[in-house]
Amino acid sequence: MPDIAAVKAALTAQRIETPSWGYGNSGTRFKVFAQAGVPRTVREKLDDAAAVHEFTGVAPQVSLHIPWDRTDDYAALAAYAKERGLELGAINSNTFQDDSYRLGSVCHPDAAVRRKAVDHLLDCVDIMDATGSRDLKLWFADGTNYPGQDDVVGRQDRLAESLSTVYERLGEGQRLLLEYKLFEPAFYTTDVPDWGTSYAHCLRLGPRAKVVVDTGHHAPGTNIEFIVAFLLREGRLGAFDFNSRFYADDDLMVGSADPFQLFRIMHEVAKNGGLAPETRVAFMLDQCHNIEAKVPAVIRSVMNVQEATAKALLVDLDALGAAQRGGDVLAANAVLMDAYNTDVRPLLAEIREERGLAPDPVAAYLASGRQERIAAERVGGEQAGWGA
Ligand code: PSV
Ligand code: MN
Ligand code: MN
Repeated sequence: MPDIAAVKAALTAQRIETPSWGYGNSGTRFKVFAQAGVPRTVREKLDDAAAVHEFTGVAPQVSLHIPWDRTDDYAALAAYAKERGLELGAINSNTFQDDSYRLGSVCHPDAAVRRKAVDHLLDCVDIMDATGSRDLKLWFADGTNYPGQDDVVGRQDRLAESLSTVYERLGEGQRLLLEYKLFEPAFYTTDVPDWGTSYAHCLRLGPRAKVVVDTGHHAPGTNIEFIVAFLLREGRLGAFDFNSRFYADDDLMVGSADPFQLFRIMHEVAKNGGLAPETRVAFMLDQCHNIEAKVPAVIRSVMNVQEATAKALLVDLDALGAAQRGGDVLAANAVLMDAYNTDVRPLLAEIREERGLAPDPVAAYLASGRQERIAAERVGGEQAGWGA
């Protein structure tokens, strides 16, 4: 049976990184519903992230998205974060919101556009130097809409060359994390559509290039936990962008659509050493809260990751191994289901109380009056939104 003290230690040590853009307004192409109290500045986004950390105790890192979170002085921003018990986490680049990127960015047929995109990525590494961030997270919207539109292999060559320029610029301890996505905004070919393409580019780049698994970026029915297990085995799983989906890249709260899938993913992570800090697997959220209140939704998401992790840690690996070696299919499956069907909420509540935290972070946040306070204080100015 799993050692409960070790399970508690692993849950206490786990860190979940929250995205700055999750605190801003977001929506669909049909409508963005503005909410009271939404941050107007990157500092207010950090204040919200600090609240999530205050109530959960496990979310001290915040990912930034550049230029959405641009500021004149990144070292000062890092100091502001530090004063609030936070660290600035991954720097996310943006090569998808400029008119010049109509035909792509780092894969664009025009060398001048590629240069502009690469310069932005290099600027992001400069920002990492100033903030102390260790991860550059790259997602490219590059692709084509029509057969024949561009040369598929030529685009891969341009991608490889651009990535290599950025990889060479990384400082010590810095990593390049390459995210893939099946489709959207490109509808015919996407230049980094799947984990295999990302993995192949990372292999060529070197050991500090790793794959990002965004749980919303696969075809329906894809076995994401297999991808996770494979990448961990190869030492190339860099990070998760956690979110949930029913249809495509829905960016709903992690664990809301399919908590069993989240458990299966976390089982592979836990079983294969991915919770050990030295593997540097980063547990990031990448989600948008279109209709629900943002800070409590981020808290809920953090809790959902913790619950899946707790269940994964409760898998009796000795019993599982014995059943697998004995070819006992039913028993092996039962070991996993026993762990999944365990109510881990009392265990997590106990861990929180031992650390001086409220047992139910969402309830505690809602009772704190902070939501009403920020709604009253944050008036005037322009609210942050996805894309600004
Ligand atoms: C793309 O869909 C994505 O998942 C990438 O991670 C982006 O950086 C993020 O969304 C925010 O646009
Ligand atoms: Mn993502
Ligand atoms: Mn996405």
